[in-house]
Amino acid sequence: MEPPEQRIKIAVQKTGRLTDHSIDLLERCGLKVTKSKDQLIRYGENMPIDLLLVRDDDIPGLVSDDVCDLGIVGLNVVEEKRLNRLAEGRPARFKTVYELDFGHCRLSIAGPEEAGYAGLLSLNNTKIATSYTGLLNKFLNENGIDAETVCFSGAVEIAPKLGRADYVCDLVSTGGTLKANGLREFEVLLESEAVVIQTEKPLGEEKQALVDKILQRLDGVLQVRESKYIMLHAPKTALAEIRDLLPGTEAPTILRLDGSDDKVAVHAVCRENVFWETLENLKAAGASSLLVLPVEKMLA
Ligand code: PRT
Ligand code: ZN
Repeated sequence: MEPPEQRIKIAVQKTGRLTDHSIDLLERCGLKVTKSKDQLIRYGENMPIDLLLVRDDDIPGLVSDDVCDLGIVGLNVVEEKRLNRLAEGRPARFKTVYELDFGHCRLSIAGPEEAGYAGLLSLNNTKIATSYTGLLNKFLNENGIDAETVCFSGAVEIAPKLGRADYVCDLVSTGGTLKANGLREFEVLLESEAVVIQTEKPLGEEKQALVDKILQRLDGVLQVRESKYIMLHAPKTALAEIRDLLPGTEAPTILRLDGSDDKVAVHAVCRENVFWETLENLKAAGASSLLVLPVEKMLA
């Protein structure tokens, strides 16, 4: 095994919404890690990459302080911790290097219907409960709103019922929790998803090359999720129309069909799902022998 300083350490949420997806993505990039779930570290068996399993709030700090080289964490946490660190006079030495397209949510201000919200000015002289004080204060300052932020570490949505605040500023995905607590979403402060962050400290050539390789593989993994390989026979006269109907394709391969002068075979990677409707439209345009296959791996 390489010396520890030559191995890449990736901070991943230990238990929570991002855990399974983060580890699954890395495994689909070809990484095999030791299994034990309770351990703080899971060692890469086939690559010099180890996973450090921690609370998501600790991830930006671990990357900033060079304990880890990379981290997978929600953009909401990244931006909040950046503001917290800067406010404490500590550097935030991490940068977002990849957006992972899962863990989507938004940080929003919500309040009871009876609050009579009528735009940002309604927030003046109110109390807003949040665990995102950095992002909320930034938003209030930028908009010249004079409101008091009340720091809650969890269950922010009950603050109005407890009489502790007039509004809340919290993460929302489906909106079900807000609704269940009689709250309505009024303002979106940040659209968030899981991202990869990297330390700003140069990693050295070898480690950076491995990071680049992982990011390129992530690209491939995310692209193939929806991608399909489509094969069909098309009359030469209908080629232009058929090409236009293929969803998310750049340059299809056109092949000669043995024994046929008027038809060709068309093969293409579609970077979007291919629905029955598309196939029916292709058939209506003259295509035949349609075949749609899943794509397992892709390298641009
Ligand atoms: O223990 P640790 O500190 O690691 O975990 P945590 O409890 O702080 O985080 P966790 O696992 O709840 O969330 C991790 C990350 O998932 C967040 O930082 C976001 O980036 C992302 N994420 C995506 C969400 C949601 N969707 C989400 N819906 N985080 C929290 N929620 C909450 C929301 O605030 C509400 O209370 O889930 C509840 C349900 O939401 P609705 O709108 O679907 O009802
Ligand atoms: Zn957390």
